[in-house]
Amino acid sequence: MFITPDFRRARRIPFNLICAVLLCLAASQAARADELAVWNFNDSNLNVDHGSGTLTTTINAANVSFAAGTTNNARQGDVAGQALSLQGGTGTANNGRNITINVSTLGFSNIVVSFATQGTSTGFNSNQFQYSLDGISFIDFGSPFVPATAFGSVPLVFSLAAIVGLNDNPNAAFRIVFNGATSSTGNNRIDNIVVDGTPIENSTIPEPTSVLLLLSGLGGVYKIRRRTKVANERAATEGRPYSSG
Ligand SMILES: [Ca+2]
Ligand SMILES: [Ca+2]
Repeated sequence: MFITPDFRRARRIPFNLICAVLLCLAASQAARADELAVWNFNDSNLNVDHGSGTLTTTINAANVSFAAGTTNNARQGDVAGQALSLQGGTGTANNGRNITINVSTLGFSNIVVSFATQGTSTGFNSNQFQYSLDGISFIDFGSPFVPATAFGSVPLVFSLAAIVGLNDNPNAAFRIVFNGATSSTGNNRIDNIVVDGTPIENSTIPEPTSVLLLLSGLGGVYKIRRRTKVANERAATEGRPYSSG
């Protein structure tokens, strides 16, 4: 009788357990799929807090700090914690400067960028949201926005579904250009920056249908192994050799 060691080990793993693990894996991936990148600033730095991406700023470092945040637009149970705080700077030198986030949208479409923001009366009161298809050239999206004086409970949402060039794009980038500050200490806070996307069909992220196909394939393998086991037992009973081939 010819049975490889790997085959014996495989037979000891209950089929139901394999199915359960695969379903849990698929469910967790589906839950993660929509948020490509989240910055909650609760650790008082510019590093991404969930997902993948980078955030950089041309604001003078002395005018970049962190102050009390909000749960407005918070994800995954994030607490309010800290928020990014940007000041006008000496001579309001930071007017015209920006924060830029680079997030690969490979495998995703219907890109949406959202965040909570507030500003003081002498802070940046004319801010332009932009997007980029190559990470180099940026294009205005919508009109300049004026931050409210408090975070409130409703985030600013920029739905970029119509910008098809942002879909499935490893060089996708987004920018907020700040203007209108009238004092050095006037400031804006930003919290819970989120880049969302919808998984593209046939992308590398498993879809429920592909998981079902995988499970049905495994079911076939299981049936073959069951038949082999029965044939082996019968062959042993009858005292003749049997190959699983
Ligand atoms: Ca926060
Ligand atoms: Ca961080």
